[in-house]
Amino acid sequence: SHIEEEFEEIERNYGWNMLFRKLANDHGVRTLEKKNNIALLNINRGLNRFRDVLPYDDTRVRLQHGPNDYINANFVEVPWANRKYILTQGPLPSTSEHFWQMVWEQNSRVIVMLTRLIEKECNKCWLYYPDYENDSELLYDAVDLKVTFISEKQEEYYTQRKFELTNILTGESRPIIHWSDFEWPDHGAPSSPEPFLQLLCDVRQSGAFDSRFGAPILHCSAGIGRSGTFVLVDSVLKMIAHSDNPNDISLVEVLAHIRTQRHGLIQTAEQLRFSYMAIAAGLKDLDELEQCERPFNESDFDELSESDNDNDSKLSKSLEDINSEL
Ligand code: PTR
Ligand code: PTR
Repeated sequence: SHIEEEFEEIERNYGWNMLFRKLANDHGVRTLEKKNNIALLNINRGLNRFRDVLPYDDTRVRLQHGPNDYINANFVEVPWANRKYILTQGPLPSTSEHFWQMVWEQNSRVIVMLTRLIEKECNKCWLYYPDYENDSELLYDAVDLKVTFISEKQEEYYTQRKFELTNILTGESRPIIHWSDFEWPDHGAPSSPEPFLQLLCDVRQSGAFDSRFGAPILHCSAGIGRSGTFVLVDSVLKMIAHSDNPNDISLVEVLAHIRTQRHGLIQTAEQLRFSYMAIAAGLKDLDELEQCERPFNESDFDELSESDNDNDSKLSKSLEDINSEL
């Protein structure tokens, strides 16, 4: 494929740093006019994990209820792939309730967490979900939401959890699928494309891109490096699968485009190189990657409605599941 040829040429010329810098320059030009004034307001200062990673005003996700509409999150769209994502920072103790409010208001069903809670003894993300070990339920009073642990499945390279998100004002509940524990240090790349492609396939299979629901939520620590890499690989593979002229598709062009929607997507030359590798590897199984995409399956959650008023049996059932998988 042309992506593979491009990869090999850049590799031969040791060209990753140069390409990455060129991109940063082009991107600089394209984003000269972009503003992040809302993120810089004094009242929002404590709501940003990093001082230098702020959402652009025009594509930011706005909270719809409550006194302040601010959250460090952007919509990122790739129209040629018919894809839409929400990228956000790893929630802080002070923003976890806003995170779940966004999940509810945007009507999202799938969350992909690409950071660990702690890496190299540094806090990368607050434990904003009930992981069962610490909590089976988290109540976010201020936004009238409750998150309940349903089940956990340990896959080879990552964990899938199911939660129930309940609006405690109306009693309405929604199933949520959460992916985590994928090994990928910030500013680095996964060890090889295969585990990543497996995650991508599973995320597609879980119904993340079902258009009846809101966009999937992707986050890492800052919500730009690893999450940006995920967006680029998924969307370029999607574009190639649906294009009559796949050779015209430029990975660098797509990256420049998504960078106008959230700052700094893909943080290092190594992540750019990994994107090429993952796309080249994905192209070898493109049909399979296409076919794994499924609608979101609410009946996967039948256990929810069956035992709605019976938390104990729900949890013991989940525990059984967990034990039987060990
Ligand atoms: N604290 C919010 C409120 O009082 O409205 C909680 C909330 C958030 C309730 C979103 C409902 C929400 O979404 P929708 O408008 O889709 O019901
Ligand atoms: N100022 C921080 C830094 O460069 O270390 C911001 C930052 C942190 C940027 C993590 C990107 C990071 O990676 P990711 O977006 O993959 O969490």
